[in-house]
Amino acid sequence: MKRLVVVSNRVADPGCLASGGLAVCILDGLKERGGVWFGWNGEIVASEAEIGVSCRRDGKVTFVTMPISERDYKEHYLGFCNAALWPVHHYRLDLARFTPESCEAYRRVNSRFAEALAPQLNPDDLIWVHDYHLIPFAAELRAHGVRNRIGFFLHIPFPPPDVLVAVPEHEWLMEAMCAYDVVGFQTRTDQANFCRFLCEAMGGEMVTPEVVRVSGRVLTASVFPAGVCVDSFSAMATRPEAEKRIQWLHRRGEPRTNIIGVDRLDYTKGLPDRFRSFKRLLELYPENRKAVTLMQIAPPTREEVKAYADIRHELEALSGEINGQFGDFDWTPVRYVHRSVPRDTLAALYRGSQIGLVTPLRDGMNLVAKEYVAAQDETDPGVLVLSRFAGAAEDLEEALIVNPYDTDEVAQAMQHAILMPKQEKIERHTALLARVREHDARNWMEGFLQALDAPPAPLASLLSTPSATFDALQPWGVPAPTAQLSAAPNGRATASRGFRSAAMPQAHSIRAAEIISTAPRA
Ligand code: ADQ
Repeated sequence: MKRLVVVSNRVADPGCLASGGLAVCILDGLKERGGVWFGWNGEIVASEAEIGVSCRRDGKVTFVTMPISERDYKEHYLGFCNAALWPVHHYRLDLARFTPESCEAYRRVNSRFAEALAPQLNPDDLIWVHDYHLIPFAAELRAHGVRNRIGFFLHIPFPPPDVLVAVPEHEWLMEAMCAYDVVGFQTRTDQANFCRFLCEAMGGEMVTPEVVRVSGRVLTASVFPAGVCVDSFSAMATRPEAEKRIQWLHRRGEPRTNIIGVDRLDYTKGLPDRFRSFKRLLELYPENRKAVTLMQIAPPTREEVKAYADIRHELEALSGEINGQFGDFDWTPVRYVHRSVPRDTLAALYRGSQIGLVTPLRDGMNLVAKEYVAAQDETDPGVLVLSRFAGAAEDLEEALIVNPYDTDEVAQAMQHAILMPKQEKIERHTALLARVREHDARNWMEGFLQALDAPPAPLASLLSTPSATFDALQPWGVPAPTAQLSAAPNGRATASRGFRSAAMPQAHSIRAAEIISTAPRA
């Protein structure tokens, strides 16, 4: 079995992993086949001179990590990653902030990471890169002569071309994305948006519904819906301690119905609209007063970015307003918990809640929806109310699917869930659980790695165009792409036209040569 090298912005610390998360699943896979996990260790150092690579071995897994500088944390992580790419990918152009410095920092960090990893690679390692922090990582590795199969999984949505082009450096980014062999998305919508960009803006051509020929390369763009570890989550939800917590939720005098929301405090999760919908529930159906509580668990995240501080203030004001207007000495309508909660507690809270309220305005997948389903008592399950804009809605059809912007519709869905007969709840939950199992964390990982590991399909016919054949015949000593990447001033569009035709010559040649060598003989 080939060694797996996982690359992600943050490397999970095995000591701190809460069981059940996607990171645990990746780590389990790494432990099983042996491998490397490479990325940022979460430390911030004062200057670039202090950046060094550390290696730590734990069983069959080697953790290779490095810190980033204060400047890179600000410009790369908070700047380009979280104030530019994150909002754009969630269709929030109004919140996106672009600066040439932040894009340059993004390129610099990817380049430095690639420089650190390249010497540690074996020729047949499978390299699996995660998420939007690392889009140009493969292009940077290719610049160091890395010819391995490299895959990329995007955990967040991929926006339509019209939205993506708001990023001043979008051409550079998309060209860089084409240096991967496999690009994985959460949903069919994301995959279609990506392929549309390649075909409409970059002259790409769909060879099959999942194989694109673009910029002289051939890459696979497929859907791999992320999932949860169903058994470990449901096991956590049924432990005796979990049972005690559930009983506490329903102790005498407590409301009959508990609605739970669990989200990082992020503007994409639709929390203010959710609170307003809950308020509408109390207004439209007053019989729910003193009978229903919304418990919202929302740990802080990225608080240095202004949009995140704003959302926190808005939510505090809203919960205060609802509690002030409707609450009583024996009933608090909104319980708002602004911190992280251990995963076994979370599992118990899911199981003890009659409604799981998952209403992001846009979300790659949303694992909370799946965790909620996995934690339910199959003989008396709760109801999942799910935003149509969560990737999970593409699959979880038996949830009550809502438009999170329409507060009355969400209130009506909550009321529907409150009144739903037990038999209907069981039928919906049985169907949902089957889907959550079908796309669990293990299948997600195995599916992606299979696509990455698979030898290129017989692609001889793909090389029939003169340009591709020409690429294949180019000598290998073409100018290193790094020079062109760096030369593109801040990666801006004016420069990226030229960059587009010249940035990846080495990658083109490598792939074309590989294709020729593996193509079946006529
Ligand atoms: P996130 O945006 O972080 O992930 P999500 O998929 O909901 O969103 O995962 C959040 C995880 O954090 C869940 O496992 C949840 O249990 C946990 N969590 C949330 N609040 C918590 C709290 N207070 N205490 C403890 N744990 C908490 C990104 C994308 C998603 C995509 C995932 C995985 O934005 O769309 O589903 O990656 O690909």
